[in-house]
Amino acid sequence: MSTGISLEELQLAARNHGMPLEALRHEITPLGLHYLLVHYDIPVVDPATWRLAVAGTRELSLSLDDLRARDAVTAPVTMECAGNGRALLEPRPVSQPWLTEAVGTAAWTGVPLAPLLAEAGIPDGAVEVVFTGLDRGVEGGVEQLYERSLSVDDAMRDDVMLAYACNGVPLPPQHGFPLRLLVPGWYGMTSVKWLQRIGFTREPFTGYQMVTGYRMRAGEDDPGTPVTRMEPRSLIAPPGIPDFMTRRRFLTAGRHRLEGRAWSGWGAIEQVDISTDGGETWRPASPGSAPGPAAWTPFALDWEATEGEHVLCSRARDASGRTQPAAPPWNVGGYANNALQRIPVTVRA
Ligand SMILES: Nc1nc2c(c(=O)[nH]1)N[C@H]1C(S)=C(S)[C@@H](COP(=O)(O)O)O[C@H]1N2
Ligand SMILES: [Mo]
Repeated sequence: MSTGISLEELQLAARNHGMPLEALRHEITPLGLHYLLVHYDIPVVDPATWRLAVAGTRELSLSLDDLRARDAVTAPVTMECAGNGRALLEPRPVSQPWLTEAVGTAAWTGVPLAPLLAEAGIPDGAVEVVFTGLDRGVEGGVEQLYERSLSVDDAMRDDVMLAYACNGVPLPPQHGFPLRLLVPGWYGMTSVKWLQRIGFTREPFTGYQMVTGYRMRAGEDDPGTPVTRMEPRSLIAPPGIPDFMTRRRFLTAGRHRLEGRAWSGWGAIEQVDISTDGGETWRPASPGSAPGPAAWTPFALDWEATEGEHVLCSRARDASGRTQPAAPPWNVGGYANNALQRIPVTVRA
């Protein structure tokens, strides 16, 4: 791993935690184990006075009780930060230094967005829907509220919801209390937390998080293309026991069940292969069934572990034919690095 993590990166890493990979053994990530990414500060919100403004051809002002009174839906959704894998790129883009753990699957409960937008009335000529959070900060020298947009078509998809609960409890402060957007299949930055306002624009929205952040850029002068859906990725729950400092795994020789989960925002997971020799040779793992169309797919393979050093990897392929590269493609922001996970293990007698 590259060295020289700065105190500023450490400061971010200490605020924004990943999902410990042993939590891959849970189909639904227990709440405190779900990864966390917060650009600015976590707002403190009084649910009694909080309102969601929806500025369509009419202006709606909705309380949490108004939202709870509507028909609710619950869906298990796998969410991953677009920066997952960033710290494994060379050179390392300086931002939240994720390895591979910026992912989790929660059962989100809320109201479908499309009927609400229809009730507010979509203005003629509207092309995008803008979602504004309550959290304010400075980024790239620009003071802003955290804001992201979606095309009207993407916002009207049936699976997009406004969530007020996850895993059966009200959203905790760090995950967006009292209300967040949830866009299944997309990287996490799209799912705006601490929502205060939904509006429409007749031109593509040019907020910082759309035109400067979250773009695949080859170099500083490249305006790049937007980061959207999650690339396929698979992770194995590290087997055996870890060394405290290095996290190297120790196993005893014999049969071990290698288990993990795979997901993609571009289509269902169709195949997962596992390698125990660092990607030289592969064997198909048997995929199980996902708990929902937007949630990760479990996979497993029994391995006869022989004494010595091994490197475990898994590789997913989705219904669109996308797969995981051995070497990570580099980009300025360090986004969408879905290169193979590598787990070094020592097998002892
Ligand atoms: N208002 C607001 N929404 C936000 C963010 C934020 O900083 N502010 N972070 C985004 C990013 S980058 C990610 S990856 C997800 C993380 O959601 P989680 O912390 O609930 O896992 O929230 C997104 N929504
Ligand atoms: Mo993110």
